[in-house]
Amino acid sequence: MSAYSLPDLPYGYNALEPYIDARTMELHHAQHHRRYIDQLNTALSATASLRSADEQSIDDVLWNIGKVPEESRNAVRNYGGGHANHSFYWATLGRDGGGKPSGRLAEAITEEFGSFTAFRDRFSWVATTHVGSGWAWLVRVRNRLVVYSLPNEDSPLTAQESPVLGLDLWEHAYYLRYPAARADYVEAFWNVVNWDEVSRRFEETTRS
Ligand code: MN3
Repeated sequence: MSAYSLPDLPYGYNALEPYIDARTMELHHAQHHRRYIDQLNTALSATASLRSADEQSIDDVLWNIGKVPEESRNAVRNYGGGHANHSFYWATLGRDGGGKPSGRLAEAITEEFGSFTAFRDRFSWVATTHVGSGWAWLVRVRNRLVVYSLPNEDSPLTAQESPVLGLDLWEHAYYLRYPAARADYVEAFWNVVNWDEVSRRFEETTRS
């Protein structure tokens, strides 16, 4: 049977320098993300009724988490969430990132938060003040944009909310370059956001 596998990064490990360093990217992708996938595959292979799940995208599995047998639901929530969240994160970062969104996403952000700067301050505040491991998210919920954080590897998808932008707040995402200084990492993050890809994902949620 097939299983989930580690997606290649769409850029080199050093592409986000100096904001996110190459060593952090390599450990984060090749070790942390890979471990989530290994644990997810182990959980799936141990559950006979989940064997067909490996033919679904992990996003679809999380969206329908209620259909996952109860004995495996926590493993799928944590490790499947880890796989989905990291896949999302890699894809929405990039070299030559930063700046601001344009088009419909820019309009929606201005409508919801008043301005891009107000949105950015809100997201940064949520990310910086989140206690412990987790993620900061911009999500689309019933035609509105909402910023919040979730603990551990919980995915907005399990609440049937569509991620538009996400930031990994686990120490492994930043401690080599920003030891115990999450606020500096959050500030640096804005220089590597790939707004074209974020906009594309926003447009996808608009259609669904
Ligand atoms: Mn991580």
